[in-house]
Amino acid sequence: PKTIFLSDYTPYPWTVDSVDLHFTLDPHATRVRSVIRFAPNPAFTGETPKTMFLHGEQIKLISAQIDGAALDPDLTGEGLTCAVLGGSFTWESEVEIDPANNTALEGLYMSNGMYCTQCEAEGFRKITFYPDRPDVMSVFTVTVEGPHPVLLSNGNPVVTENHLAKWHDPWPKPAYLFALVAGDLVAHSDSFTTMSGRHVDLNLYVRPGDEGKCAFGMQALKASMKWDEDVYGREYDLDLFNIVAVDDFNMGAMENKGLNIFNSSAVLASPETSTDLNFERIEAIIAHEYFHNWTGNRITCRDWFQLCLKEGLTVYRDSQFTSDMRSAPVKRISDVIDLRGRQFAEDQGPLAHPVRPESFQEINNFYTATVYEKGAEVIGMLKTLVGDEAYYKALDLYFTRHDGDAATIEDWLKVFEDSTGRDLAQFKRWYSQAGTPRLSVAHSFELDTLTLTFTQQTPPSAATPNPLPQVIPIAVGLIYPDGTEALETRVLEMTKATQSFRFTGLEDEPVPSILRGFSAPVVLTHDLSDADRAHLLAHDTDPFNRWEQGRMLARKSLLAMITEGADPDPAYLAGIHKVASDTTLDPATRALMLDMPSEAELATVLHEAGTTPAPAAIYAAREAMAEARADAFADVAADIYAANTVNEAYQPNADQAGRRVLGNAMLAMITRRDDGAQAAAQYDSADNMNQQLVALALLVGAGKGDEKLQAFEKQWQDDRLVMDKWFGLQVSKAKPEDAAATARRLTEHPAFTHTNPNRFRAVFGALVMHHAGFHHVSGDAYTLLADWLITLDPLNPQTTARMCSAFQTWKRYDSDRQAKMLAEITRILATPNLSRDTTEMLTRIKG
Ligand code: HT7
Ligand code: ZN
Repeated sequence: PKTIFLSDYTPYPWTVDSVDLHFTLDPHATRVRSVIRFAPNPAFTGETPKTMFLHGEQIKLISAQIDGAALDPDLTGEGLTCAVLGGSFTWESEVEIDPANNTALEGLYMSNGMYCTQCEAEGFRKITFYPDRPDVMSVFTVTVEGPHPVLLSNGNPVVTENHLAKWHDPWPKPAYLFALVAGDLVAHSDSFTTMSGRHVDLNLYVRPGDEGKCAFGMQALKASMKWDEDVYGREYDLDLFNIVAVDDFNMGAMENKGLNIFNSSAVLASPETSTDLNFERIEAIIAHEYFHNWTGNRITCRDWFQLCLKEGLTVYRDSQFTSDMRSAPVKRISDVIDLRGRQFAEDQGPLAHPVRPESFQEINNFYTATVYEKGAEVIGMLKTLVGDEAYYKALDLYFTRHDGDAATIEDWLKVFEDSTGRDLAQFKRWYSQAGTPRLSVAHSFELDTLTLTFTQQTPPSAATPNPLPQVIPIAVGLIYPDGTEALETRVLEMTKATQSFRFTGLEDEPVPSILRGFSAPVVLTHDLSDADRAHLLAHDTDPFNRWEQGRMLARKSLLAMITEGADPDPAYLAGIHKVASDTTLDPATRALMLDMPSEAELATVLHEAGTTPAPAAIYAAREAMAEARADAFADVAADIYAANTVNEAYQPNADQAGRRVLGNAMLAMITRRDDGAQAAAQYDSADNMNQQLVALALLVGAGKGDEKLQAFEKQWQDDRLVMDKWFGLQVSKAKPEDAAATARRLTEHPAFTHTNPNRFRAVFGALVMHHAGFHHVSGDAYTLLADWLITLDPLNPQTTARMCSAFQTWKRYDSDRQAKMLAEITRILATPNLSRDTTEMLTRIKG
């Protein structure tokens, strides 16, 4: 496969002034007629080429003309080349495509009888011949003909007749934002009036039967529209905003202009069928896609190397939104748990790449935690460094200066340089260097002066063999021995490999609270004593660092249990007992304090420390800790559970969700002591999915769930999204030695289908997340996963390739497991006609 390099970018020789598309829909023989007006691109400095290349894959060319003269272009599997004369010209073509057989879910495909599209990143080339690159932006007019009550495309409807609809999108856009939907759908409708008084019709289109699951998504959309006006001054720019829910979708959702397409799991919600986490995720994804209207659509990317320009910024914006809608500390802590779990692992292994990669073979493989989540962290650091006011001023300049552009990271940073006067040359390394910096700090106190000495070092990787020091904003506070604050949060700007900062005039030796709010995506080593950590746990005014100290105590105790066979640390148990019982804290925070580091996080920490992680020992230590917690909480668990029982009607808000999560943390302890009686009672009385599912999971984990599992299946067999939970839960709650067999058994269930990404991920996503189960010494899970990746690859390369990342940590483990994983990686790679997506992923992983 060909490698594409950032440094090879050249502008496209032509602009596309307009695109007219006409679709005649048919499951196996959809015809697409296109009329595309090309003109010489003034930004192209070379001599205008004599031939033109248009992307096109898996489409049958019926006819082609330039300025009315028939052509016989040279066709390859990647596109066509034809002769062109100088000046402007009109390209016309007719192609035929087969949406019903498009199982890759890229381009135009069918899902449960409806037509839909997914064009990001390079799917438009499966619809018609076109310069399918994000810097080619054009105005689209689209006619859709077909025997379906609903026929949708981007922009505004200009003709609506029986079985025909014509749409016009006035905003120039790259082809990856094109969308089309057709089917027998029903709309949940509402409206929004923008800050300048524009009336916007809002529709959420779903399959008949799903109407009852739309209200929450619609509310989230309206809240997002309002928030973007209030916080960023960004207003919606069409008279219509449509969202469509689709059952078969490779990712969460897609921000097509005026016609967002969502995985049904990312938009459909009701109290009976969705958990609190589902509601929170849906709210965040709706916001994310809506925010893309400005950060992604109005200002798009020059090329796919700039993906973080839209994704990092939009993730940052959606996390701000969630913080405002819910609890800011809870959101920050959850984001850091996620970052450490997914992005740090990526940065530590063979898939490490910079936030802005410099080469790729298959761009779909770069929709990663590094581009998205680390990309958002980089925006957060920029904001911390320049301050809130300067940040919003720079964003205003970005929107004015680059509206309508296909922009770059250089453009983005220049806006900040121009509006703040800062030199961001060194800061730019966050975009170009892979790897997570290790930041260590030593502190010393003399007379009235505290000195903090920081050292940073980023481990070299294949992607960045010689990393240089980063600009690290380190938010610091100081807490006196009596618990009062000696210094409110101050941001230190570290730029060198080693740097000291002094704090004078102190009345007593304080305990430093370093990296408040997790102000930079680094691994921090701070040799605080347990007593100092306990002091910060009790008194730190920064909620993140309070949580972090508890986390560090939990980690330390678990690591001692794993590596030395130690007992659970009584001080840790006493600490969480105190916090969990502290009713001055909100329930969600108390629950987060109780959250134990995952097995995967412990494996990462062990690996970092140069120890080979032993999955069974990690599992056993967590189990032993869970038992010790159940003992330690025996006196209060029932009371805290009762005190946090929500008696009001279910609401998916942060307050109720916080109470449920704390109550359920207690239920987990109670279930270890009462044979599942309380969990069974909760299951039987639950009037919402959250409480029903948690109870079921606890019962299954305790080996007492068979009867309820059957009842659950009977109750929910017709609800696809709930059945995904049923599939996933059985794998994630299986004993390690049973996980692979459970997954295998579920693949034989009549409702299992590997062509639906949600169902495939329900089983295999749960298997690869089950650390001790996936890495069970038998190697059965490795083989099972490999078998299914080989089966899925020819049908859906994107979903296959994403799942391959389960093997990215293979070199961490003992030689037996390494050999087993390597054998499976090699076996998959040897499969004839393996997709470019999977080949690239596994080749990189193999190293
Ligand atoms: N921008 C969207 C990315 C996306 C996508 C990428 C590749 C293949 C399929 C995809 N579906 C959606 C989603 C987002 O980040 O908002
Ligand atoms: Zn996005």
